[in-house]
Amino acid sequence: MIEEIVGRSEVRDILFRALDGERLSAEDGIRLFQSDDLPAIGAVANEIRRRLNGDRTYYVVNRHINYTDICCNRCAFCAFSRSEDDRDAYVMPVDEIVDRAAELYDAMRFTELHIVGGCHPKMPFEYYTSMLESLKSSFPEVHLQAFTAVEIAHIADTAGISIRQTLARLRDAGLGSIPGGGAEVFAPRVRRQLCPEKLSAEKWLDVMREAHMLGIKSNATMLYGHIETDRERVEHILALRELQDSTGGFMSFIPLKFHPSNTRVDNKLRLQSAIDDLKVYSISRLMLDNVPHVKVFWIMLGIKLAQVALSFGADDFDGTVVEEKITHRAGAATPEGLAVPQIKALIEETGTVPIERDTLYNEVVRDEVGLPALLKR
Ligand code: V47
Ligand code: SF4
Repeated sequence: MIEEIVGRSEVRDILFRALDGERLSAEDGIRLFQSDDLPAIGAVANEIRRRLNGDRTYYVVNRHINYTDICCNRCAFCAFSRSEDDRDAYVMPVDEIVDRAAELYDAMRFTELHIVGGCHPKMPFEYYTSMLESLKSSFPEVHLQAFTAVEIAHIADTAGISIRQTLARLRDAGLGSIPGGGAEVFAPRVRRQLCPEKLSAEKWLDVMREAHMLGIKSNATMLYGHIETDRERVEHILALRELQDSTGGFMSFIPLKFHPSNTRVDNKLRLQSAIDDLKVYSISRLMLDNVPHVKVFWIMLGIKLAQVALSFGADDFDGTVVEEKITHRAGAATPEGLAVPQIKALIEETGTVPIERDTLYNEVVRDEVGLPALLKR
């Protein structure tokens, strides 16, 4: 059946090689983006997703906390960040962060806190370590996935210590893993135009390399749908594949769909069609042969299209989230959170099997009162 679909495709040479387990090149990736044969590309991505993850679709019971929106980078695509003197800018004191986490802990028993914020110009190193230590002492079972590579580099710079020391001290304070944000698109052309103050691609990759070498796992992202070209997308994906070859530290790849409202990026620059979204998911799955999971962040893609993406390479639906500011300030129409029964039903509707995972992709089994009782390895 799949051979029939692929056999008729204008990109059949590439798709047959992908089915044979061969690694695709940059030129292959660009041809896939330029092809209109999404059905065939998607079918092969789905086949590879099934070989890697069967009919399992993962989700995590988590809560996002954005501890500050003050950021010295002020990227053009970001509607979330504020300057220190903006009237609605905020920084959460550590006590408030712990209170936020406590609000729903008894009801949800989340296994992960996902903590990211802006690059605050003045917060001392102790703010970050005391945040992690306080959360860990209040919720010892909860995995703290915190601070993008951008924040880590900024925290290191502000404290005047190396990336490695920063990571080691954050890990000792309770850091479990690093989220994938801040990668954007690695091409210097894109960074110059959209985020000139943000750390370079090389530095982002260096932070991840150091983290992986210390045994700290991470995710990786690509912000797509703005000014980037097909080649720049493919080169971004291949830079991640190259680092993954040497460290193996990326758990998942998450394409992030750009939302233009309240940003300084002209939203007419690139047509953001669902077809383009599904191409990004499928082609990422095909190119990243060494990254185990492709995650669909339903908040950004929309719930219905996120369900479809599960047949176009993605095998992870992210999680309950609860509170989300980065995409909602940029015009996201999705809810800020979903309850576990909703997530399970949405996954089941796609004909796949919902599996609760923890951050590190161990399966979570809950007892009759909903407590995470067992982690299957
Ligand atoms: O780094 C900023 C992106 C990222 C916009 O690791 C925007 O599991 C869309 O990285 N439209 C932060 N995106 C979020 C992030 C993330 C989310 C979910 C899961 C994980 C994970 C990571 O959001 C930023 C930036 O790339 N972003 N502005 C915007 N207007
Ligand atoms: Fe700051 Fe991140 Fe927003 Fe850029 S995307 S302005 S680094 S919060």
